[in-house]
Amino acid sequence: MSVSARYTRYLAFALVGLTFFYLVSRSSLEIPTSSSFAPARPTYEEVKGEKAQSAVSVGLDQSNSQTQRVNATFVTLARNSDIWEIAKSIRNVEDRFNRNFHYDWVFLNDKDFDDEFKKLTTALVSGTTHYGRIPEDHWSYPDWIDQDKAREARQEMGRKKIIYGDNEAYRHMCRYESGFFFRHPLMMNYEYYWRVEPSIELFCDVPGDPFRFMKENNKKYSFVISLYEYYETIPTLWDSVKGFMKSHPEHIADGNAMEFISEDGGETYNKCHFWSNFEIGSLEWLRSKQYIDYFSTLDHDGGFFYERWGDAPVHSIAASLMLKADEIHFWNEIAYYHVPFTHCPSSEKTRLDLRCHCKPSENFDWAGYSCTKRWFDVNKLQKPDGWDSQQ
Ligand SMILES: Nc1nc2c(ncn2[C@@H]2O[C@H](COP(=O)(O)OP(=O)(O)OP(=O)(O)O)[C@@H](O)[C@H]2O)c(=O)[nH]1
Ligand SMILES: *[C@@H]1O[C@H](CO)[C@@H](O)[C@H](O)[C@H]1NC(C)=O
Ligand SMILES: [Mg+2]
Repeated sequence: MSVSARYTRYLAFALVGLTFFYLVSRSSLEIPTSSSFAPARPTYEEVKGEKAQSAVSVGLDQSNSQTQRVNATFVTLARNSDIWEIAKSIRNVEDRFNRNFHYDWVFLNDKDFDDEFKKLTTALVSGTTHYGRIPEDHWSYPDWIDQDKAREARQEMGRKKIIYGDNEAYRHMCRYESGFFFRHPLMMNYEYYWRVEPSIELFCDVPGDPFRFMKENNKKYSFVISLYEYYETIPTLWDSVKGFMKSHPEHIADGNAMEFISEDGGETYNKCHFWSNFEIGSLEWLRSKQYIDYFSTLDHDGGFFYERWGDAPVHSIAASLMLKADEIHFWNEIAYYHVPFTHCPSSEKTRLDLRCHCKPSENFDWAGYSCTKRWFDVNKLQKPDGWDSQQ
């Protein structure tokens, strides 16, 4: 057979084949499409119903009344120079949650925000943005503080290479987050807050509305990561707390979570704290007389300046003493990173249901330096599936 004859024959076969394929595909044969192999991405309506149910089993309740927003806002304390780091955080929060809800976002700063910062963050946030300047007297030395003593303390902690030990602004920041952000005029418009810091990541879809969960389940404070504090930053914090407990026994809650933070009935602090760079909490609680009395006791004792008390142990001790243990919530399904720790849900089912992209081997929950196992144990909570293989 000549070469050209062979080609003619191939051509004829091909034509017959194509015609056959065309006829069959027009009639009954189902051509598999990609949707046969991979489930189609559910619509938001479906997520509300069906994903919601798996969410219930991991803790986050889904009511079907999601069209109704809770009286809540995101809040970020930042400098103008934090612009690119906060842009990344906002993008994460929007993609994984807020694009479906459009909650407001309040930005606070000890200086004025510049136009570049405002323009970009307003473009990224799907809700309404508000920009507030911190009043001078919330970001300066109270008159009872001896500023020479404070300076010497900073120099000494700097020499000892304690993290942020010599940093003055960091101290104002920790004091502000401990005692003031929730009473900024812009924050007075809300009942709940979700704190977001620069350069964080969210790794899973948030299955529902955490604000609504807080409200419907009477939660006042919540966390994703907990760990032990550096002792050198808080040597006399517990003395101050004991002074408060003595002068205000009426503020200590029945059924509190004291056992989480003390292993000897309140004699000493075990340094466990919720990591406050992530928080979803009740502003009403922080504005309560209990919390304000607590903060002023600590503030008058001077450790924000003479030591380097962080807002994380300050909030955590308050929550553990003045709330009922079940008013504090651990979010297994909010997967989170702030340098250097990750919370990634232990259970593979949760990770797949919520389209997580975190590495389970990086989950910090059950590591030695974490307090989360203690949180589960003292509250007799059931640990999530898969936790034991991550230890
Ligand atoms: N406006 C303002 N915001 C600040 C200042 N210092 C820190 N912040 C903000 O306060 C929050 C905590 O500060 P970070 O520097 O993240 O402190 P950190 O999380 O303890 O430590 P790293 O993130 O590890 O550096 C962040 O939202 C910062 O943007 C400041 O001097 N002025
Ligand atoms: C939201 O909460 C604040 C603080 O409690 C309150 O003043 C305000 O009226 C509330 N707004 C709405 C719409 O309920
Ligand atoms: Mg930070």
